[in-house]
Order: sequence, then C-alpha cells, then structure tokens
Amino acid sequence: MSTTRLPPGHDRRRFLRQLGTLGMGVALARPAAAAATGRVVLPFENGERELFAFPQKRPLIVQTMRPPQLETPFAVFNDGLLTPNDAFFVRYHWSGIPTTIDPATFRLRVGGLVRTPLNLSLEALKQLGDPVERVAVNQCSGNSRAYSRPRTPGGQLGHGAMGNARWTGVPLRRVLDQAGVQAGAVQVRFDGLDRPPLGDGPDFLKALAVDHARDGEVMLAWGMNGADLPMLNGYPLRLIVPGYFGTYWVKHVTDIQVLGQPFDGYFMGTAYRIPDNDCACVEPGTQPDRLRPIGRLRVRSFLTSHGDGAVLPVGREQRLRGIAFDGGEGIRRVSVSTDGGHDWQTARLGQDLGRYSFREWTLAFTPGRPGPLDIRVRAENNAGDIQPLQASWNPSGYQRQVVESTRVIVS
Ligand SMILES: Nc1nc2c(c(=O)[nH]1)N[C@H]1C(S)=C(S)[C@@H](COP(=O)(O)O)O[C@H]1N2
Ligand SMILES: [Mo]
Repeated sequence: MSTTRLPPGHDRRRFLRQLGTLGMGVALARPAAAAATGRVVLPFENGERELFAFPQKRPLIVQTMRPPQLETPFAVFNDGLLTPNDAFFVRYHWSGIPTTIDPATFRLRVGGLVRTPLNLSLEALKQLGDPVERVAVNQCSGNSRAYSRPRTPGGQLGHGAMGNARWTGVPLRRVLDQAGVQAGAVQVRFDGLDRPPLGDGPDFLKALAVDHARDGEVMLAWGMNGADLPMLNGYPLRLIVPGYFGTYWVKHVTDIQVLGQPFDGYFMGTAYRIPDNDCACVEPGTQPDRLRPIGRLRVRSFLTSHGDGAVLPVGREQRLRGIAFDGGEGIRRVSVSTDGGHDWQTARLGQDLGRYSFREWTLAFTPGRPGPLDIRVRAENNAGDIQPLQASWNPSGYQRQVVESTRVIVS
C-alpha cells in the first residue's frame, strides 16, 4: 500500500502547492494549475462562487481555498441518497491540515482517566472486533447561513454544507472499553492532526459527555461509502456522531483524552454555541443572555428535483422529489405545497436507510395553469417535531430549520 492517499507525482505536487501557496488574497496571481473550473450563482446577494476540484474531489463550490472550505453543488442531492465521496462538502478551521499521512505509522492514542492508555495502529483498531456500518448525515452548524435575516457573520453558505454517507468503523465504546474508563470520567475530548498555522490560535478540539461517547452509536470510522475516507474528509480516521452537527465529527482523529472535568476550550466554550432556551433563538439582531453548546440536528427537508427558476410544462405530470432528515428520531411525514403554503399534500416516503440518514420523498404533481409557483416542503419526525413556517434567528446563523421555498415557472 502506498504511504499517501493523494495522487502520486504531478497531481500530488500540485495539491501541495495549492495548499501551500493559495490564500484568499491571491486570486489575481492564481497559478494556472489552480484555475477555477466554473462558477455558480447561489440565490442570494453576493452569491457568486467559483468551483474548484481539489484532489479526490470533483469541482465543488469554494467558500475559502485555504483552508479548503467547499460546498456540495445542490443538484448532487438529487442523484441518490448517499452523497458521493468526491462530492462531499469540506470544512476546516485552520490551514495547517495534513496532506500526506502514512497509514502504517498513524497511531490513535487514548489517555487520561483510563486504566490502560492505548497507542493503536489502524490495523490494531480494525482488529478490535467486527466493523460496524451506519448511514448518517453530517451537516455543518452553519449550513444555509446565507439565508439568515438579518445576515450573520461566518461563511455565507448555501444548502450544500451537508452530506449523507455510509460510515464504516468501530463503535467508540469498544475502544474506550479496551482502555477502561475510570470512575470520575465526565467528558471525552478529541484531537485531530490539523493545527493552527504557526501555533497561533486554539487547536480544534471537541468533547462529548462520557455517556454519549459510550452510547454504542458514536463511531471511529475509516470507511465512507465503501472506500477509505478522502483526505479532506478526515483520512485515515474520523469521529462519527450520529444525529449531531458536524462540528463534533473530528477529522484525522489521533488523540482521545478521558477527562474528569468539562473541557471548555475555544471550540466548546466560545464557538459553536446557541441561545440556551427552547427555540435556541433570540429577537433578530439581539444577543442571548446564555448560550449552550450546539447539539442535535433539527428536522429539515428539501426539494431536490427542481431548482429555483426551473420550468415545468403545463398539464404534464412531474415527479417532485427530495430529501428529509433529522437528529435521529426518523422522519414520519413529509408534506408538500405547490401554492406557497396554502394547501399541503402528503408525499410518499422512500427507502429507509436508518434513522440518521437522508430519507427520500416523492410526489406526483401536474401543474394546472401557466405562471410562477412557490413549492414548499415540510417534514415531521417521529417525535412530532415539525419544521416551522417562520425562520427563527440566532447570532451565529446556526441550525436553520425553516420550511424552504423553491420558485419555479409553469409554462
Ligand atoms: N480535525 C478537524 N475536524 C473537523 C473540523 C476541523 O476543522 N478539523 N471541522 C468540523 C466541522 S465544523 C464540520 S462541519 C465537519 C465537516 O466535515 P467534512 O469536512 O468531512 O464535511 O468536520 C468537523 N471536524
Ligand atoms: Mo461546521
């Protein structure tokens, strides 16, 4: 097996050069090898974006080049329920990301409040028992932030900072049991191989309550849709926290510490926090009194078969199609309105890939007369949580949930 997951030779050198020399400010002096492969315009002000193909990735929507922050073009979500590895979105906080990792020398350390600290090779990890698989949605807290009104600081993301994949790995519990968690353990903290540039800034560290970490569902995954993880999605090992926002899904995870007190580093104590009230919201433009760490995904749904501006032939039956998901209760109903929210019809739910997965919905629809149409989709989960018709607001533009509108034209 080769010691790198990146393409050899020219392509690999090109990748290293891109990562090493491309900043947001160098667009004018862009090396030929890093030319954009296209442009898209997302449906909001300042929505022009370039597409760029990083190694192992098809052209994706560029949020920043360094570090790579890439959105999935929305049409991909209509191709199938699993998001292909080369189309899966990418989020990093710091530019010090690993570009080559030798799977033979990679180690996962487990320490802190454990009886037996571990230092496991990938092979040793894979031999801890039968691998497990789970389909789960990874969604960034800031997905759809560009739709927040008033607008909120942070990456102005469309709806493409999410993806659904089949993850293969071991339950984190198996690894923690191997180490033997000691009495007094409160949290488990995860560190990946990426680093802030030049040692500035807080390292990206995330923590879970010890009971959550041991629930049997949280995984350490090396496989994604039947292949190794792409480098940019956390090769060779990442945390999977089914039902939780992507911020907890630490990539390139190499160090796990069992802690006797809550960890309040920057990415737990300051960032990724939401208003600590029932709606996790405040009056637009105001600041909350108290915050808490972001947690589970909220119910969302999308139309994927038709985009804004699509033209539907009058009198011809169409199949409206899309996806719905939530934080793990499972989707029980999807309703669709083709008249801007006046009348609602129940859509048919497709194959069930598990309660953490995207769920497909479909609805036959024959447009009656020419003119603009506002198509809306609204999902409800098995706990009765339903998407609101009015958006709520929080200062970071996190966890958007409102029923979305797609404006099409019948002619
Ligand atoms: N090591 C590391 N893991 C990380 C991050 C990071 O910056 N570094 N970002 C997190 C955030 S905020 C998100 S949304 C997900 C995105 O996962 P992806 O890049 O595989 O799509 O990774 C998470 N894991
Ligand atoms: Mo994120």
